[in-house]
Amino acid sequence: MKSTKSDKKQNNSQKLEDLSSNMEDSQNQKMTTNQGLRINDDNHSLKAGERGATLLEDFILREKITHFDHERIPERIVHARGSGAHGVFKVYDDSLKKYTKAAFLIDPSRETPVFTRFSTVAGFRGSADIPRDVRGFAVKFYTEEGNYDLVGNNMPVFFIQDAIKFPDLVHAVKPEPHNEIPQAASAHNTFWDFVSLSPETMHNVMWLMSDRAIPRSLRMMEGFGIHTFRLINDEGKAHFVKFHWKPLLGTHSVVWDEAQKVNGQDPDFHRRDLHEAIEGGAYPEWEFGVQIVAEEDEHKFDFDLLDPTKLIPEEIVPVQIIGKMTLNRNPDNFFAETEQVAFHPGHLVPGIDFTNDPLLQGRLFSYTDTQLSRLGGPNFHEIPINRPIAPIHNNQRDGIARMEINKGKTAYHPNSMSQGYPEQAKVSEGGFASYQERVDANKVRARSKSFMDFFSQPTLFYNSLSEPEQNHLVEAFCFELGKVDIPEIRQRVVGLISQVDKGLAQKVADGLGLQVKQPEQPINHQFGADANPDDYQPIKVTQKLKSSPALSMANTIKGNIKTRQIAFLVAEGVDSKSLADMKNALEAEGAVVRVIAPHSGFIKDSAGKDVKVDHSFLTFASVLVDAIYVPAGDKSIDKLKNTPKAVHFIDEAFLHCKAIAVDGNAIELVKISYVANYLNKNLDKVKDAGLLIGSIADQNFSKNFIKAIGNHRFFEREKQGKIPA
Ligand code: HDD
Repeated sequence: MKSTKSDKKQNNSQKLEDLSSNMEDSQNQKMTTNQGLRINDDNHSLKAGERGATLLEDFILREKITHFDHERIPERIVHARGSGAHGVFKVYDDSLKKYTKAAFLIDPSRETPVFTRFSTVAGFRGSADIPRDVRGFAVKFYTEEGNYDLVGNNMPVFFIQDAIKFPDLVHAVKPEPHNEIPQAASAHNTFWDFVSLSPETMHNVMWLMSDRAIPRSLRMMEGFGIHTFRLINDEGKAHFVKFHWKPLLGTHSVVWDEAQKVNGQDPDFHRRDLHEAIEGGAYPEWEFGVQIVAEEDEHKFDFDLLDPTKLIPEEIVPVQIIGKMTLNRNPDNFFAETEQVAFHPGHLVPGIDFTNDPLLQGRLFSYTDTQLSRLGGPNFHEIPINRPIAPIHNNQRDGIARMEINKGKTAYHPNSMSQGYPEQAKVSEGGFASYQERVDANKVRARSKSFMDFFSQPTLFYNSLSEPEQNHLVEAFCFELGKVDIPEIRQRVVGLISQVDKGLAQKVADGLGLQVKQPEQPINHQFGADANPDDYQPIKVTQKLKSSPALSMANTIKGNIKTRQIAFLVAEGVDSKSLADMKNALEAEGAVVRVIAPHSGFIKDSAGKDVKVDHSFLTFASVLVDAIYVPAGDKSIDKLKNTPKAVHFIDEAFLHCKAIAVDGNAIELVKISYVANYLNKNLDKVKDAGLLIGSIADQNFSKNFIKAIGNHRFFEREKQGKIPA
């Protein structure tokens, strides 16, 4: 009987549930060994007498310890630190039908299960969540035609152009080999040495130095497929495509001083944020978009579409939004799912295909190879998180940790003994046929001249940023290069930056106490021993577009305060109305209120009611929240004024340009903070829209605070000097 669409849908969600099929109700279970033998005593090893030696015979002890000894598997060579979640993907309509036959991209009635893993690149598996780094953004679509993996990043370009340089790039950014320092950081000699000799890295380096490298939340990052791929329609016609993820909460970042402190205060900051949002039902959402280019237009751009260090400005080819991904379920078991998930850009479905981007081509080898050592053998596709919902039938057999018990007498093709099954599928039956791109060339180790423009898109990026974003980028360069202790490397990097923007180079040079040498010709050191170096030297193409507003986070979605974290600073005697009214107003908008007090447990408010304290000042810090509110209260404000950490909360939140609201006499806390000095003690005429001094009795007070939180940050403060914090 033919299955209907709704049968299929049910089937899919059933299969998605089955990914955690071993989850049984843990109630009424008896503890057993791995052979199913019930264990009578899990607390004592078998000994010769109560005080005697342990016996080798103790198979229960040995099984348990042996399993424990092998609990760790090799971590990912890059992207080791990651957090994942389950969800669904759905297209809005069939508008891509003329471009692709990939059913999950054109059938709005389909809900495709997904598993998404976000990651940092450089740090080890136990490293902190918010170093300055690129973030991985990998999505596995469990489609009915097989798994499709979009293994991208939160930046639209990559550091290098050819996969053969990937081990060099990664060796350069990872901790240095002699002392394994520094962890999860690019601010060290080897990374910048490699950059300084490889000008193609400049575009991604600019993104890495920008605020994009320190996202506020994994839920507030864009995602990019980076490479140009192909969409293939029913007639076999191809179009070039770039893939985009756009977060519905907007794209937001923290500031660098904050990021460094967060790593100490809560190394799991991003992981916790993702987990808590999903547990709380505030499911993260991204819209999926495509930039489509006709094959005939391949050479109409002032860069090469196959070059992964380039983006297509959205002002030239708009992003067409076609669907939405919602992450709605946390993994049941981190190891089984987030750690064992195996992505691969080569996991394709009919309707999507590759291009000759030389970085992508190399990736197509690397990902299966890495799973062999990481997951122990060729059967990693049988691990529940990696299993497709589409059935698997082939003649592959055996191997380490084979789960499938294959039946039948044949494991070869062609066969007659199994009536020829499994048989190949025609294209009309969903069989995958590679796009027949015409190839007519010499075999060479070389790079196309069209890849040699290393600077014009970094310039475009810099020109597109807002002033605060540009300033942060200057500071990031000064910080990173400040940690480089070989002067020649610093000087070479300043030379590269001067090719991007002279003013930027001057600011960085000033910060480092260097001169910008004029003219400083950057040299590309990536060419073969017998090649003519001149063929590989940078060229600068003048970009028609001077700036691309889509590249600046200043133009992102704002105003939504859902899941934003607000610290309420309170102490014994806090005004009950001041506390409750603001809490209700913020929670009605989906924000999360954290009550912070001098001690844990409970405090009594002005009405004598118990208020639960979420954290004491000892276990919490301003860097973990988006905004601060101080409710009124005679006794409570007296106490907070004598709590140095409460004053520090105000100063630090102000430094990080966050919204702060104080009700009534809570202004006293601001008066003794450094913020008052910054404002020349003029608290009556505050012009900062992010510092609200008011009264909860005024209805506009909470409304304005909500608006201020929705603005994310008030970077104008940075112009007027710094608050020490
Ligand atoms: Fe890669 C993992 C993204 C280039 C080799 N890569 C990995 C992950 C992401 C990316 C998100 C983590 C997936 C997960 O969560 O498990 N990689 C990229 C992007 C690239 C890129 C966006 C360029 C556009 N990668 C790249 C190259 C090579 C690799 C050129 C090798 C030639 N990447 C790997 C790997 C990893 C990996 C070693 C480590 C763990 C894994 O694959 O499963 O094979």
